[in-house]
Amino acid sequence: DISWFTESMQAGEPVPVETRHRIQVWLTECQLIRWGPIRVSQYACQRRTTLDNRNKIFTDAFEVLVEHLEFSDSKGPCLAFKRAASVLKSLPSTLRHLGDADGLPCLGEHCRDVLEAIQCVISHQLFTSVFGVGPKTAEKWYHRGLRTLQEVVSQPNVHLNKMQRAGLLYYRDISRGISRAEADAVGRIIAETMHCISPSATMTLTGGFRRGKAFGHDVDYILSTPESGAEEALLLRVIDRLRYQGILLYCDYQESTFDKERIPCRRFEAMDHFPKCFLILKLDAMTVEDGGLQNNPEDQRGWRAVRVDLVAPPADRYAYTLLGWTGSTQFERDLRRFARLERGMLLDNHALYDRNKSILLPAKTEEDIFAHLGLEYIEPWQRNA
Ligand code: DCT
Ligand code: MG
Repeated sequence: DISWFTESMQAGEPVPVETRHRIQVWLTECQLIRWGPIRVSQYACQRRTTLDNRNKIFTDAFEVLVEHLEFSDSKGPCLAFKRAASVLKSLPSTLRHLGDADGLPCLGEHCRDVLEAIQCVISHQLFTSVFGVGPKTAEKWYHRGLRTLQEVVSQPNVHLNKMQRAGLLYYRDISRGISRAEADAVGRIIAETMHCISPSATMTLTGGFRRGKAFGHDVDYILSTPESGAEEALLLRVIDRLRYQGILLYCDYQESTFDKERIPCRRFEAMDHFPKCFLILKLDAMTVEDGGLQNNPEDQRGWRAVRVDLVAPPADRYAYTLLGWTGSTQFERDLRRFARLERGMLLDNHALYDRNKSILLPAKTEEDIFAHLGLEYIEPWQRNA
């Protein structure tokens, strides 16, 4: 175990001559350290390192750390990190578990901590990219030693709920992102469906696409009807018709928990109380303008799965919902913080409340809300904070 040595090297502690000699003898004796079925030398000149780097994700992180350290005063671990990255570049496969680094040269405790942090972040990103998997589940899977979606699916004792099963089933499609042309095709399908039920109902594109993004992870639409109290029934009938058309691959419907008497909500709401649904729709290539679906061999089937969110607020809550669902999340967070700290007001997707005057401020448009807050109006395409 040479970790104490690497550590003291990293800490920049002087190593006594006698110890250094002992280590030199020892290192010469066991230059070649076993790693799984292969032997990895501590010397780059005894390793074959091609450009086919299977551990780029780790070596990039080490290289960023080195650059950062070279600018600061603590140059100590730079060489250790450079050596670690170099060893990783020579490996024939990607490290999946920290245990995979056992027996590798140049990977002391400090380097292993870095490796573990990177592995944790990668797994978190991968797992939370599955529809229905949040940070808690991602952490649970990571601590159970799971690293790939293949491992998640093949473990019989991993319980998956309905949403997660759908998320994994359509993972390839969903993780690919949706183009603006695809979002518009989804819009036409839903608008047509909705107008069959209620000709006076309207639909507004929100989320990232309203902010001008060319790609999104889902499509967000607000449905509204001038008939007060009819929005929940409208949404349910839209869902029924989508199912009838055979294009509803998954539906998580959340009924309204909105209580007018209880606004404003005192705490920052993670999600609003309006009736909404999280869907996966089957989008036919023929319905998409501009060359159909993106050039992808998988689209030979003639369709792809898309994630769609629909929310149906009461008509008098439309402006707050539009402002809230347009995002970006950071823009919304600061809008609410500004309202609270600078104006003594509470803003969420349901209402704007003036705490000083103890009144709810009415708004028909987003402009009205900005005006109540004494803020210059900011266009949706300028809200990509
Ligand atoms: N939103 C909200 N309450 C939540 C989650 C989101 O009011 N609990 C708002 C903020 C952003 C907006 O809804 C849309 O959410 P997303 O679709 O997650 O974000 P996006 O900006 O549309 O990004 P993407 O392009 O990836 O879909
Ligand atoms: Mg979105």
